[in-house]
Amino acid sequence: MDRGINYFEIDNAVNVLGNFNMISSLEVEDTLLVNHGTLTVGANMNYIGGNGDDDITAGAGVSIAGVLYIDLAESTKIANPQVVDLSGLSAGRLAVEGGNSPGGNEVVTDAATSIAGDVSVVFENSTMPNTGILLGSYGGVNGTFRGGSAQDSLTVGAIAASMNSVVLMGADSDTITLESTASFASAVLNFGDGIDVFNDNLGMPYPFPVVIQNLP
Ligand SMILES: [Ca+2]
Ligand SMILES: [Ca+2]
Ligand SMILES: [Ca+2]
Repeated sequence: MDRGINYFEIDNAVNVLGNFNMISSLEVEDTLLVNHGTLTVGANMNYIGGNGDDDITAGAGVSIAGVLYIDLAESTKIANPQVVDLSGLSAGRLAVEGGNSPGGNEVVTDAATSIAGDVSVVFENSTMPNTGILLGSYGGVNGTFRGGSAQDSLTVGAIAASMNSVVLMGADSDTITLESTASFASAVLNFGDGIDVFNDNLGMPYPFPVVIQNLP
């Protein structure tokens, strides 16, 4: 029986003094978390998804003092990717994981996103195309993006002058777009196997060390 989707919408002001955990790991239906108000978390926020399509829109108005950890887990939905849109969010640290999803996984931060510490996005268990758009200000020293075995796409233009970033795109024909806004302490861009594409909008001479690996 299809019980439909689980829909959690924040319309007003939610203020959590400690940790905020949202766990639907036993759920097979889709789960949506959407902020239209404000969400303030004094410590960490953990979102642990289930086997349905997990979609999170938590951008402007969302402030997480500690770690924001999101595990989308797997998805059975073919038509739609699992999407995490954090445009305008602020958090102390960010870690996003996505499992095997027929529609792939997608994470978006925009120029208004502010992460005080490290950022990691791990989609390496996905056998379908994933998308990362990583913009904004990152204050940490470690940045990681891992694609899966299909055609992943990463656009990176974050301002992160202290961050050493490592990108591993994995197998298949992946695309990395390095935007002119990108600022890192260093960047390693490993395209993995496949006929990959590098859209270089930053251009040489790079203002920080850039190591490019496995680009045909
Ligand atoms: Ca899921
Ligand atoms: Ca890949
Ligand atoms: Ca590749």
